[in-house]
Formats: sequence, structure tokens, C-alpha cells
Amino acid sequence: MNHGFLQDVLAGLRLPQKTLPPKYFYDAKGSEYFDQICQLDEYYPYRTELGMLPDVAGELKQYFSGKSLDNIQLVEFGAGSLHKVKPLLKKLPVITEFVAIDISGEHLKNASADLAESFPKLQIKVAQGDFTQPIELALSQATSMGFFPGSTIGNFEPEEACEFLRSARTTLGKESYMLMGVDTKKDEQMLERAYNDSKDITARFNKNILTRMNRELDANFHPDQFEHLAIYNQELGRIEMHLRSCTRQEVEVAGESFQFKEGETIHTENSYKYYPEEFDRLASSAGWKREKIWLAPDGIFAIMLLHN
Ligand code: AVI
Repeated sequence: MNHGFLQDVLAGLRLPQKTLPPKYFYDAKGSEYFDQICQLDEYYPYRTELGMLPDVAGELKQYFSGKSLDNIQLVEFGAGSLHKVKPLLKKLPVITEFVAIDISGEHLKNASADLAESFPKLQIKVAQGDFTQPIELALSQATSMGFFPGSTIGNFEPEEACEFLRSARTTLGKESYMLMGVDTKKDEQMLERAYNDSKDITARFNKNILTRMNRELDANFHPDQFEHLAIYNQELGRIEMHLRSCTRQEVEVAGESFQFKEGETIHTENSYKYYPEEFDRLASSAGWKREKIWLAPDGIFAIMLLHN
């Protein structure tokens, strides 16, 4: 049994507002659902960012300064399916090394075998692990650039986001860069539609965590006794995902029982949205300086280049 997973689940379900850490969404099935979410019309962050990346990659070099730029070591945090790195690799042949860090090892291994076929000269390293923790990288002479697309930073609490940015600075070393995708505050309807898609893929993604606990933690959740809920919390500037119990029920996890009232929720994810200036303040409190911002039409998504 995965001990860290069990400890986190028990601790979260014992809270007055039952909570689960969103990083546990991403088992093999959850990663598949997430890939499907990315193909949805309603889920604008993925396609918007992917559409921006070729131009961003084309312009990147002019914002680099300092160290030699003949070699860039690119480090992707939470690498997943490796779709987003391709436009960078195509436009920036100076990227000679690529390190992919992700929690879902199997998914990443398949994706990186694919990448190696398309970019045979690229040195690829795969690291399975929790990228929120500092990681020892064998840093070469190359300039390091972190890559954290998809607005995954939004799934951290602001203090955790700051902590992550600080630890990424340590991981990447002096004179490094960081290219980040950040989802922006916008029209509430557009936000809520992105997390309540008409094909119910996001609902399946959310409920998959129950199936995962049943399988891995000897739990007995009935996924059909919970419903998916995603709402924008304007005060806190975040989409919240919950699983709402349809009835009064009792569930066991590894021998411990938990009571649910009808309508009670498990809070499974926050997805924070930032005004660019808000994000600048966060990055600078972690020691990064914004070098450049690219905004999608109507400002619905931002890509930022930070400099250490
Ligand atoms: C991975 N992360 C940035 C996604 C998001 O938008 O917060 C996860 C997600 N949750 C529901 N849909 C997508």
C-alpha cells in the first residue's frame, strides 16, 4: 500500500471540510482523463497555451541574457504527456538536454519514448517524483530553463506556489529562467464551463480519485453516490472542485470509517486564477523577476518568462 497516499487521505478526510490533495488525481486512468479534458472545447487553457507556444518559442532567445546560450537544459516540472515541450524543441535547437519530472512514471515513460523518436539528438532524462520538492539535478554547463506550463501553478495554494517557485530556483541554479503558463482571472461563465464540460469528462476525472482509493487503499466509496461540483469562488479567485455526497452514508478507508451527511462535500481541487500583477508579486516574493509576458487575445491566458 502507498503509505504517503494513505496518510494524506486519512488526514484529509478527518478534517471538518473533508479534503483530498489533487496530486492523487493522476494515476494512469486519471492522466488519461486529463488528456481528454485537454481536448475539450470548453477547456480553453490547454489549446490557448498550445497555440501561443510556437510564437513564444520563436521570440524567447531575445529575452535571454548573461550565460552562454549554445546549450540550454530544459527542465519540465509535472511533465505528463510532453505535448507542450514540442513547440519549444522545434524552435529552439539550442535545447540539447531535457529533464522531465512527473509523479506518474508510466505515463511519462511512454511519452518520453515518443519524444525521443521525434528528437533523436536530444538527451532525455526522466525523473519520477514529486516535483513540489527540491530535486538534485546534475546541472551541466548549460543555461537551465524551467518549464511549468498548463497553469498547474494554479493548483497550489498561493503560499505553496511561492514555496514551489523558491525550490525551483534552487533546483535550476543561478542565472536560470522559468517559462510558466498562468491562467488569468476572467468572465466567471467561461471559467465554470471549463470545469463543467458537457461530456462529463471532468466529472469522471474528479470521481476517479474515489475509484483509486477503493483500489489502492482498501476503501469502499460508491462513486455513483457522489456528484461532481465545480464553482468559481470569486472572493478567493479560484475554481473549486468538490465531490458532493448524494445521500447520508458511511465509507471505510483502510478500516477507518467516515460519515457523510447528504450534500456534504470532499474538496478535491483548487485552481487559482491570477491577474498578471498578482502573479508578479508572487514570483518576486520567491526571488524571480518577470522578464516578459505574452497574453492570449482578451487576456484569457498568460505565458511568463521569469529570470533568477
Ligand atoms: C492540471 N491543472 C492545471 C488543471 C486545472 O485546470 O486546474 C486540472 C484540471 N482540473 C479540472 N480540469 C482540469
